[in-house]
Amino acid sequence: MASSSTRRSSSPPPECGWTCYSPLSDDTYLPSGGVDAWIFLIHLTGISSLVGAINFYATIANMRAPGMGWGRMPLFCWAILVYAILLILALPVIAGAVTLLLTDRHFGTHFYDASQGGSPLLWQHLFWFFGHPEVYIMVLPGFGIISEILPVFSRKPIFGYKAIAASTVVIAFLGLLVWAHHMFSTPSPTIVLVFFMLSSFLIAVPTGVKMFNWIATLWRGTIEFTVAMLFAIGFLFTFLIGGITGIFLAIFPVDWQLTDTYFVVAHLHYVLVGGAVLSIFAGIYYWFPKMTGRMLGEGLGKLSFWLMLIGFHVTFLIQHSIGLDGMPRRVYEYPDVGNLELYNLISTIGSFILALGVLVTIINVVISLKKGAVSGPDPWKGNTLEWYTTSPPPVNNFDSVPRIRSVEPMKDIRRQVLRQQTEKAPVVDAEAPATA
Ligand SMILES: [Cu+2]
Repeated sequence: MASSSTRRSSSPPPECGWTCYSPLSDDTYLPSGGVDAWIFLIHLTGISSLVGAINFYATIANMRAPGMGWGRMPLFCWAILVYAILLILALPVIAGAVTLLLTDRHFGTHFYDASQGGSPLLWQHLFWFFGHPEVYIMVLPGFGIISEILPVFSRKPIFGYKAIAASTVVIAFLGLLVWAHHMFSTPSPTIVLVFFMLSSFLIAVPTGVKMFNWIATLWRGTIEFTVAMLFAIGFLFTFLIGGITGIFLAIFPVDWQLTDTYFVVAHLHYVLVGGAVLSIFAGIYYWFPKMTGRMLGEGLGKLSFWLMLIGFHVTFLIQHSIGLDGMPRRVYEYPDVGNLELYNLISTIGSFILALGVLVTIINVVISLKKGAVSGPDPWKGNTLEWYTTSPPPVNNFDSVPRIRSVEPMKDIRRQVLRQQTEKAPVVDAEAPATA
């Protein structure tokens, strides 16, 4: 066993994939310190996320502006609130799971060791009880960003505020009940498979509620195609495809066929790039002026958006076909059968276009930080309170916090300013009748 002794001496990385399934992660297969370092890092990043989540939760629960009841909170804050609760519920489970792994590896326990009465499936259950909510932990903040951007650049109030806020909560709740759809190929009783198939289907309902409300927000709006809005619309389109392939994969006999193929890789990227990455880029273009006081160039931004959108779809759409042709995931070598080589070539070309698109935004940020147009406090005529303060905001955010009377406080403030101006107007007219 030359290879295992090399492993022992050179302390290689944790070669058990990102899921570290047992028995791949046990101390006889991987005795090196790599897995232990991985366990330590899971704890470290877990504590960091947990502390951050508690902070978000406490801030939202205790420090809202005067008059901002739950029903007047920005949808982005709703998303962050639910994201924080999900983290608080899911992180302790993965922390416990890796702690059991640590005691298995070093203190003689056998939680995951089948030969000693343990269960490798226990690891998978604990891992995915965290792992599936983690998808929503990544995507929900993106949903929140989109819910802020769409109404501003449609010049319409958000359609179905309550439905969008409620569906965020429902997605989180259902998201805690579907973890074993990642385990359809394990020897589980059929009734368990059916439960997790149906619960996974159910998530399509609140997600569909969101989709329809977002589209209804756009409907007959005065749409402004700013870069933030382009990324938001790109999100709607891309995430929709990811959601639909998710329904395919939730059907367990279909999953038996597709699991561990590139179809899953394609689905994951449509959900996470469509859901998280595109919405983060929308958020960067939307809030860059607020963060820096300068506009992020719209010209380069549009170039970046189109390169990213086209690059993304060229890379990942074809991966559905790669998967349907049977290519397994997690391999970089594959037999030259069928169209696999052509498909992989197309995918590789797409990835370079996608990377170029990201690079254009990085260059855009560097240029705009120095030379971008000065934005002023409210360049977009935003709806939410951050646009009330200067860009960038002072350390204390607000010298005086205005009282909140609706979901769109900035509209109220603008209306109030307009009313004050028109009330003054007759006085001005009376003083200068000749100019009238
Ligand atoms: Cu899942």
